[in-house]
Amino acid sequence: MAGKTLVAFAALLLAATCVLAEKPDTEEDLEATNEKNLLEAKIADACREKKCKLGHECTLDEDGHRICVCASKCHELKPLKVCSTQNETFPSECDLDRERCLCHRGQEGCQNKEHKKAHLDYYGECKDIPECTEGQMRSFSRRMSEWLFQVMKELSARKDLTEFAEKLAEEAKSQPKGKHSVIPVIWKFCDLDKSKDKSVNRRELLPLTSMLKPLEHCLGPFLDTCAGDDRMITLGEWGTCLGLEKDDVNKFEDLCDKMEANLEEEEEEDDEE
Ligand SMILES: [Ca+2]
Repeated sequence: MAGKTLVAFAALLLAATCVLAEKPDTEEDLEATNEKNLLEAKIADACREKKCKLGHECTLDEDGHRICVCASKCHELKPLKVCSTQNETFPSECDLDRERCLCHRGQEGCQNKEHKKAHLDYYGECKDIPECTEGQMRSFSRRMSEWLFQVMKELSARKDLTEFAEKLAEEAKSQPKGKHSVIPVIWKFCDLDKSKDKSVNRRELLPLTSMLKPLEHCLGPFLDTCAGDDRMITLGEWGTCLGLEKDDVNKFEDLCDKMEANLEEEEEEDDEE
C-alpha cells in the first residue's frame, strides 16, 4: 500500500512539476505572441497609407515613424521571372529588387554583393540574345518607327488613347506615305519621358525594353547607339535614330508640352465629372 501511495505521489509530483515547469513558459509565450500580434496590427494600421517601392515594405522605426525597409518576403501571386542587367534570372521583379535592397544595405540574406547594382533588364528567363548585325541594325530603325505607327493605330482602334493622342493618331494616319510614323515616333518619346526633361534615360526606357528586348535582339544595341556616351536620349537623337528628318522633329518639337498640358486638362475634367 505504501508502495502504491509512493508511486501515486511520485506521479502527482511529476505532473505538478511538469505543470509548474510549463506554466511560466506558456504565459511568456502567450505574452510574446500577444505582443507580436499587437505590434503587427499597429504596423499594419500605421502602414496602410504608406507606399514603398517594389521589393520593400513599410514598418515602424524605434520612434514609431513609418519607414521603408527591404521586404522580408515577396508575395506575388503570379510571379513572372525576370532577367537582370547582370544576366541572372530571378523568380520575380520583387525578388530582384529585394535582393538589390539587401545587398545595397549590406544586410543578411544578400546573396552576392554585386547584386546591389543589379536592375531589371527584361521580363522572362535570361536567354542568349543573338548579336545584331550591321544590316539588321540598319533595317531596325525603319521597322521600329513603322511598329510605333502600328501601335498607335492599334491603341486608337481599341479606344485606349487620350483625347489628344487620338487626334494625333488621326493626323498621323492622314500623313503622306513615308511620313506617317513621324508623329508616332515623337509621341512615343513624350510618353517615355516621364520626368519631362526632354530626354529619356535607361529607367524611362524600361517599359519599352523590358518587354521587347528578348524579342527584338537589335533593340538594346540600337538604343545604346542612339544614347551615345551620356546614356540619355534627347528628342533630336531619338528622331535621328528612328530615321526622321531634322525638319520633321523641329515641326513637332513642342508636342511633349502640348501632350502634357492636354493630359492635365483631361484629368481636371475627369475630376469634375
Ligand atoms: Ca526624362
